[in-house]
Amino acid sequence: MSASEANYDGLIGPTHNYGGLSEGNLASAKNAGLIARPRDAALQGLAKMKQMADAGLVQGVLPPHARPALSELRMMGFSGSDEEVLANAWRANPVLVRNMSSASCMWAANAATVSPSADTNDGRLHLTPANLSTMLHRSIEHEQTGRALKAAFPDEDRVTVHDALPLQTTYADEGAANHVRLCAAHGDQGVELFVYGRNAFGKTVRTDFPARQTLQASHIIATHHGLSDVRTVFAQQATRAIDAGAFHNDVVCVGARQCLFFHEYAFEDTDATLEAITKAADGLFTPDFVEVSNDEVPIEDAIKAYLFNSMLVQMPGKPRLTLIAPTETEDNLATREYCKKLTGGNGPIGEVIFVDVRQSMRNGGGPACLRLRIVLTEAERAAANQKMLLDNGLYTELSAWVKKHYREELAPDDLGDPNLMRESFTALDDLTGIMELGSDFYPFMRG
Ligand code: SUG
Repeated sequence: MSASEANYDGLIGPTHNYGGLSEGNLASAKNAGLIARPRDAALQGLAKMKQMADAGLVQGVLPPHARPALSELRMMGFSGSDEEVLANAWRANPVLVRNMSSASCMWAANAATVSPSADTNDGRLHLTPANLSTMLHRSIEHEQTGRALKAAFPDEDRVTVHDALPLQTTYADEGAANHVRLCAAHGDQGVELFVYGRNAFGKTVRTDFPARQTLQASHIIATHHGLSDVRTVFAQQATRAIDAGAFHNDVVCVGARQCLFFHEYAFEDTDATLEAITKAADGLFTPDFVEVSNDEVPIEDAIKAYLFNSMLVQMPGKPRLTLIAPTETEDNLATREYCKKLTGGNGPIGEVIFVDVRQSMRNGGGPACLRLRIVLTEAERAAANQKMLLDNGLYTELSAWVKKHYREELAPDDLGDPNLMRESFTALDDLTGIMELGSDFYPFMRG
């Protein structure tokens, strides 16, 4: 069936800041406390979306969540008016408020795991919002994410948006950041690769940094989505990759169509992983493995420059795949030289385009983190919420909205400012009008 891949990007919210909240994410730790530039961040994200839409790709927008998360603070016992809740929580524990104020839902690759209808036994598109239970600031995203995905895909006959898995360490799930789909053409049945950091029922493997995704979470999602056992692969992320700072598999691996592009250190057992993928693809396509050795690109450079946290896309009319990499990949000598070599030969990747998402990158979020890939058949796309798809009109409106409402600068201590909270809620209220999200989309609208 004919289908295309849409990229739904997280629109960067007004509280974008450098909170230092993600242990194991080297950029988040390094840049903790820096002055953030929310307006620039959101405009950089929008510029990337526009560039993809202009190139002929289907581009969706996922609205930011309401922050600070007052309902969570109330649940923790802070009471009174909204201003009082914020002031009391800030007085009690600014770190808690930082966690409840993160704009982390911008990293839409962590929003959900997606299985296109070509892969599922009921022929429906399945999405499971990630519980993101490993990190406090991210564990509060899944409910609003589910609401946004249901708004984006209102056709209940074609699309199932599941509940997130239980918030328990055994079921820790990070969404599409630990999931790759390979296929001959987007609309054909594909092979789904789930990459887990730990087996919660196995022997504890010590990592210096958290291994966020469990095998158990990946198993349940594959079952819920009705995937074929034969076409599904579960592979373990290498401990040394996690300890080098690859907190998600998509920091060291990206795949598209038949091509899997990955670092030598990405998987615990590379040979077994590639063999399993080849077997799962038997009769569908022949995988094209592009493995980058540590000699060519040391893992430290790969993680610093985010070479693999690139979008790998099939641009209309282009014979080979295009890698949409962050400008940091161009700045780093090893990755810049590698990119020249990559596109110089006859391999599956023919072009690299660099995009500036530096504000997000300082929190460890590259071009691939900012988007959730959703393969849509023509019928599914026609039934999707058109107001959440980016065209010139929406781009212009959203850019003006950002310029009107967002602060230019934000320090972590500004998160205790009640004016920032009001400004943010006013902005989001306005956004529900622009994107026609309804009068109960955000918790603060529901009273
Ligand atoms: O979960 N950073 C995010 C980055 C997510 C990147 N996504 C993918 N690799 N797909 C994270 O670690 C930092 C927030 C802070 O420190 O303020 C943060 O949450």
